[in-house]
Amino acid sequence: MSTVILGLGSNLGDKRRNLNTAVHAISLLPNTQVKNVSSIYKTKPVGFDEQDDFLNAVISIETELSPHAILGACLGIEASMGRVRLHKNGPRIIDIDVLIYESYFSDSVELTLPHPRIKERAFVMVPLLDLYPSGRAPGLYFLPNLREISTEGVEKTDLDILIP
Ligand code: PH2
Ligand code: MG
Ligand code: MG
Repeated sequence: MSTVILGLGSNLGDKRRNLNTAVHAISLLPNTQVKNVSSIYKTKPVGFDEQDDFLNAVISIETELSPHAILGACLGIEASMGRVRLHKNGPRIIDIDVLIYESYFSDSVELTLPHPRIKERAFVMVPLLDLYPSGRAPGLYFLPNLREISTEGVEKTDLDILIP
């Protein structure tokens, strides 16, 4: 079993429901259990401003699936939920990113692990801190980076993801 951290984001439709649908679908993957979920955060869009605010969260899972199998499964869930990719960083029903796969490091074109932009994205690091209050995730010490960047535009909500 490996511990894997996934980042979730939605800024189209019923965003909270989309996050919950995705987590439920992840829990149904073979040999996979959802272990922990962050709070849900309302976040200002990064990269492309002309779009609605996001809801973001991160979750940890335990899985027997390989890094590439998990990536494929996440893309499959995105597609099954109706995600259409119009342009980079544009609005989406659901985005599921593989952030960390235990102590696995890779910099292939299809899959870079840990995810190369974790340390510049408050909408990832703030929820990650819910799961790892020390700022130390498996294979990634992100506390110093969190101190360096602005967390403005990342607001905790009182919405929850239900652990399936
Ligand atoms: N995802 C992006 C680009 N910008 N901004 C916010 N607030 N939340 C996201 O999940 C997000 C983003 C690319 O995946
Ligand atoms: Mg993303
Ligand atoms: Mg993605």
